Amino acid sequence: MKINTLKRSLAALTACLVLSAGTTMMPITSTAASNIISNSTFDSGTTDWGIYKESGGKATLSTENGKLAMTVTDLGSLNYAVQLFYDIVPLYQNGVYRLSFEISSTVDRYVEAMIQQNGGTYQAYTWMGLDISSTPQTINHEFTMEAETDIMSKFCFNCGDQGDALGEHKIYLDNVVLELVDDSNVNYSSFMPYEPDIMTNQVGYKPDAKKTAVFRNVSGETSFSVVNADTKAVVHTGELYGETENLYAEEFDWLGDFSAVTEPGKYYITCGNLDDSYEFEIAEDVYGNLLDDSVKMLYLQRCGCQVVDSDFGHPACHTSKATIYGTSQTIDVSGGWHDAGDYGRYVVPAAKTIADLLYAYEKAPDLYGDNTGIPESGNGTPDILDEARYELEWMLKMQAESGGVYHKVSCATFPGYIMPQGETGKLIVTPVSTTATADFCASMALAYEFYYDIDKNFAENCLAAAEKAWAFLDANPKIIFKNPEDIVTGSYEDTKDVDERYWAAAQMYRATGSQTYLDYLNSTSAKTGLDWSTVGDYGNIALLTMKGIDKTSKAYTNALSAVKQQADGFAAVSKYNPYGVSLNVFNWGSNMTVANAGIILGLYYDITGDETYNTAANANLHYLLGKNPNGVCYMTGYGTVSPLNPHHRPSMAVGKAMKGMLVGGVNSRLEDSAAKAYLANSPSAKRYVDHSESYSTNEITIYWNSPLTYLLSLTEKAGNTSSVKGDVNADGEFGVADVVAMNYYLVIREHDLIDWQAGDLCEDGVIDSFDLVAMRKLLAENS
Ligand code: 9MR
Ligand code: ZN
Repeated sequence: MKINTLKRSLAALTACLVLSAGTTMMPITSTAASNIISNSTFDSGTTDWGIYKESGGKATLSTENGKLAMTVTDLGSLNYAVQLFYDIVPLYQNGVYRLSFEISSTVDRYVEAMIQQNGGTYQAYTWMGLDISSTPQTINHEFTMEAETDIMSKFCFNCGDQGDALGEHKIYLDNVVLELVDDSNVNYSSFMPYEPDIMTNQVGYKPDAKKTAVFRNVSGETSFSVVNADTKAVVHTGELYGETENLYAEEFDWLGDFSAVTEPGKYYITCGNLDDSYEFEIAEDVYGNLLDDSVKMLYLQRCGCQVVDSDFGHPACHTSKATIYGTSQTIDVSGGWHDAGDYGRYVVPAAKTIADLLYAYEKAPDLYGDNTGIPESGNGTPDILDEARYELEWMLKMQAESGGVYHKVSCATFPGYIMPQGETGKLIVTPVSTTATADFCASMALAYEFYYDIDKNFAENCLAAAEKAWAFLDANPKIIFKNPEDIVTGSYEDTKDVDERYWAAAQMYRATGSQTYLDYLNSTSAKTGLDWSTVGDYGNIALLTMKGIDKTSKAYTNALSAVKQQADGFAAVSKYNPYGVSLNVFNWGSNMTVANAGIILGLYYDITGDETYNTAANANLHYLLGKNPNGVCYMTGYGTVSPLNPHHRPSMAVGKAMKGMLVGGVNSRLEDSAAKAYLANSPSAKRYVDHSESYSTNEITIYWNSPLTYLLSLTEKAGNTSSVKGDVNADGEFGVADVVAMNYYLVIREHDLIDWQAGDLCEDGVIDSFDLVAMRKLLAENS
């Protein structure tokens, strides 16, 4: 049988139905009489079939004589304690289906066959009770899908406990056919997400920002208009330009520049027969609330304390002592933030989050108020620092006596879709890793600097903990964490710790100025990465932003060239991508990678003052907030179309998306059932689905929010501004050293001005010889 052809055409149809622009309907008859089940005759093994086991159920799967054969050795204590399943069958509401299969068993027994919701309430869409025996019988069953369309329902057989004790036996299955025989009453448009024709940042733009929209499905249109949403007046018209075949999104894109529109207000864009864009705003403070919410989300992720919120408030959760894996020893590790859509707490991603928050604050302290509505609001410390401290206090509890740091704390498995206080299973602290220890060391050294003026005691505790961690690292070679077999929660497994050690050394050097760390840095190459698994760029940031660092040191120059190389790469990709995003490859958490690219670009703009990098940093921000092939603003609660069904347990339990969370975004690898069901035929740059089961595209995490916070700090306060005119080396005063630096910059064209804006004495946005002349004059006047 041409199984693969059938599968492909069905998948293609499904993908088109779900994802194509809402203009063309698929010919509905084309689904009829195609077998939805791919491996239906078991000529090629058990592919696509599996067994779910729980409550004591035991079984194995194989094939025998071209049939699927399940050997049941223990029925368990529930009817679904042994469940044979085929994941992902699309059922469309009002579709009429025919199901048939041949089934037998080596013992007489009862089984249930059904197609059900894969998650949620597990409601059965169709159900049959069957008495089976060693004589194969063919079951024919027709049904209408009454429930709402479910693209990823699950076909399964409950083969667990059914009242009688049965010895070991086998169940055979063959010739499984599921066909949509009548779709005349299916309203396909009801579940097709709309794809806009014109994409902009849906939140909006600052008045002086570069603003471009992407246009697709263009057929003959050559110009566009920007319309004031309130007055309906056309405020700007422009020409489409830059037609590009976008291979990653499988579309042709045009651009339209409307940077000329600077008047604050609400606007949308029209273009011939294309659908109007969504509305967006132009305002100086257009990202203010979003920035606050990006941090406020962390409060709502707090663990171990009561959280007050009208929707997501909950009593203290996960307060019991945790058992150290493999021992009977228990310790208190309460506190911190739930990592993501699950309730695990993991040191490695926590460290990334801390770094983003503290550097975000360092870059733009005036953006962060003391009134965002957290319990510490009004205490005189900016809320972002209070929030970060909540996590730091927890991290301190994760340090073992040895100085090493436990990798994580969680239950053994992920809980159901419940609020956090509902997860009451045993908490397990897993062993120390050097990745967690080095990340911890870096975070604590960083914290020391930020809390010194706020709470000296706390700051000194942080530094002492960092030093203890460093001593552990010094004494121990790499210790890599891997989930033990009985723990399935996030592993954050990383086989290399050199970048973590590099970051720790850089941060220790920045905090203490001690030669030991500089020697370490000078004796190694710069590392890169702002991910949970590669963190070298945090080391680079530490060095490049360190006051008074010797800029001729190998540590500094290595860090600078590592950042330059990445920034150049990101700027180039951004320039040639119609959406302006710096990625061509989209993996799990790609929105973090986009934000991270923006951070490197923003940082390098601060160092060089070269507008190219600032433009590219902003372009990545615009991508995240709506100017992307899916036309989705990936921050919940913002823009016109944002995720409504994030994979986030509190949101799923409450039935409403928590506001202010950045979802993972496009992941071309189809790493969950929903992604497989919805996206198999989508182009790589569009593989995102707003489905709560799509944890590989639509989950949220603390460390996907935090780089957005940092990126916003960088783009809001782009450029390194010193109040001292001419102070290009940003040492707080203007003098000969600044003139030398300026000379060096202009002659050798090396980007070496820390504060380029201070050097723009002619105030024309560029640094050139006129500024140097003005600087010399200023120096003469001063002396
Ligand atoms: O963000 C992580 C991603 O890079 C990995 O590919 C993925 C699979 O290992 O795990 C992601 O992290 C998840 C973590 O393991 C558990 N909490 C939710 C995280 C986000 O999906
Ligand atoms: Zn908790």
